[in-house]
Amino acid sequence: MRPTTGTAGPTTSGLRWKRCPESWPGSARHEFEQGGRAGPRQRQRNPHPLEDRMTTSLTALAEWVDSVAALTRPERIHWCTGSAEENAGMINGMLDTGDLIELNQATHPECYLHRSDPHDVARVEHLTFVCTTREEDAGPNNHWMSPDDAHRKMDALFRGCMEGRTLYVIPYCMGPIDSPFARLGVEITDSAYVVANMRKMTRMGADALARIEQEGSFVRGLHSTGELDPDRRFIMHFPEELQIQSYGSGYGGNALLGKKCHALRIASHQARNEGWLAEHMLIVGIENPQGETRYVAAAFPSACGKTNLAMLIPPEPYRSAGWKVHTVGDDICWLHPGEDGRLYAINPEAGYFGVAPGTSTRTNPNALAMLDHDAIFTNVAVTDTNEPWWEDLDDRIPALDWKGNKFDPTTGARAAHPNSRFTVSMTQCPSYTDEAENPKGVPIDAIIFGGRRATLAPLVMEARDWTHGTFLGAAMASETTAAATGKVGVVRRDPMAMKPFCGYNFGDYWAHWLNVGEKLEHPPKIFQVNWFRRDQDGKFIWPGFGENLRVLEWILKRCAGDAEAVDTPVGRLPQPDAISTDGLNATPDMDTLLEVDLPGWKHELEDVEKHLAKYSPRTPKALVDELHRMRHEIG
Ligand code: SAT
Ligand code: MN
Repeated sequence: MRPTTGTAGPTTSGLRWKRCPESWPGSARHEFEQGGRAGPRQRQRNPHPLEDRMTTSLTALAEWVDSVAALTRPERIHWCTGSAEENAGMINGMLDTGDLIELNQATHPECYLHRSDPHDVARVEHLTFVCTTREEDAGPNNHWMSPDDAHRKMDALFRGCMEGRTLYVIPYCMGPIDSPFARLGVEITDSAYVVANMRKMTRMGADALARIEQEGSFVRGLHSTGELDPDRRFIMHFPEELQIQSYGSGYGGNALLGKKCHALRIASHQARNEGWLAEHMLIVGIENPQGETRYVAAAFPSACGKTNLAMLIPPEPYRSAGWKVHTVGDDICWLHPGEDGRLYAINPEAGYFGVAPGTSTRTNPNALAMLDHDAIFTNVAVTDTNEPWWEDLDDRIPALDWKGNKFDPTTGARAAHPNSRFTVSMTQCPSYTDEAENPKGVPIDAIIFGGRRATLAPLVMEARDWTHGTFLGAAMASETTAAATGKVGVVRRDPMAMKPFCGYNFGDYWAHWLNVGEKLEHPPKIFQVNWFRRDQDGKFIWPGFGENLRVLEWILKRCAGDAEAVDTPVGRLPQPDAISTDGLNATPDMDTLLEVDLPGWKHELEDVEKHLAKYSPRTPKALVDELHRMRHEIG
């Protein structure tokens, strides 16, 4: 069953028009793109008197689209409205080209599979640049190129790259459409897959365009899949120009420019100038049996369980006691100081681009429940009944691997790519709360930093104050995952889980964190957690997933002033029996999970000192003082 376009013939409802400049060299011509699929069900040429209707009243936007079209020379231009009809047409078009493959429509209505180029399966940090006028403003945490050099390089790549292709203009809004904290962007892309994903991941189309026209300013993102040649692939950010340019990749964070490129790298730069924070954090509300909901924001590196934590289902006995979870966001969080001295969070995204492998009824039943309709899957395997499949989903043996080859279980190879993904609208999640549309955001009681550490980092500890919390965030370390190309399992410093995403010098970023904290009369408490501690046999000690609510309970009790903590030189820890283990099949080794290995920390602080020194002279003195204090207390 293919999606229906709603109307058989041409329609002007909800469609926008674009006049292609006469001066374009080559093949450009005036065209009306209805988004209908090619082939017998026709594509509408543009014979229409509305040809000269303006696509946008905003001259700056019209001129930018014209200049991009003059450079890239597309055959057609299509302004995305975000309508269901347009989406159906795009999906049909991709089914024709093979960009999408229909999954079993009986079990998974409106679900499609995209197989990316096998060399284009993750973010490419080594090809991602921040192009500020001064290199030190990008900082040692970023790859840097001068804006002039970067523009020269990108212009050469983009020249003529859309010949014979459609240029899509995607106006989008990051954040609730009526929120003063939302920010606007326009992505130009030649990828229909990007359009379909942006429609789920952002508020995209006519409403966003109306707000852009009203405000007059927007982030400009230009993307082309190019030839998918890893040697001709760059993701460039120009924070001073509010511009992004991405060439040569069609994958997630490299191509859906609203996500990491805009909502983190560019937004972090804007946030610094405007006095707020753009963070790599989930946002979740936890409702206790008394009916009080408190919101937490938590930063973990990519593929460390943010999505699972954001939608966790309370385990027994919590569920029957009346605990509930309300999901606001799973990846990105914009934090604004409110007039009442608290910190308020919005989720700038409208959907989830989650890691598929490992998602199961045990680890994340809410995610599974939202994935059986209206979802796009990228690089997963399929079963013989043409249903999506990935490792740990269940014990069926898939028929085809992520590349579309017959799957042979005897080789030991994985069937789904370890970074295979699902894209789905956030409203499909059973724990979705319409607080995600609250223009003011939700008040945050606790900020949590978490890494993937086999040793040292305890299950949970609390920072003594905002400065110490900023230190813990700045010192965060985690084992690398498949979300980025490169070696997996190597411990690296990943401050605030922002290593790949902070659009400016980490030294300035930490100073900005300290400034924001100073302005807050009622700052959230800051915590550090580690679900990934292993025993001598390499097994995880803590059961994780839904059981993490047990740790959140202690965190929330601390916020409410209802729990004790033990002060140590590195942070405040729960008393040994403060974290409930009632109802767990086996009692985990809480002593190890909550141990403070002082010699180990001494060693850790030596490494943190070197790490902070890398950002000198911009490292805030308060963080170095914090390190000295901890070292002194360890003795
Ligand atoms: O590739 S994305 O940046 O979109 C996802 C991730 O790595 O967190
Ligand atoms: Mn992420």
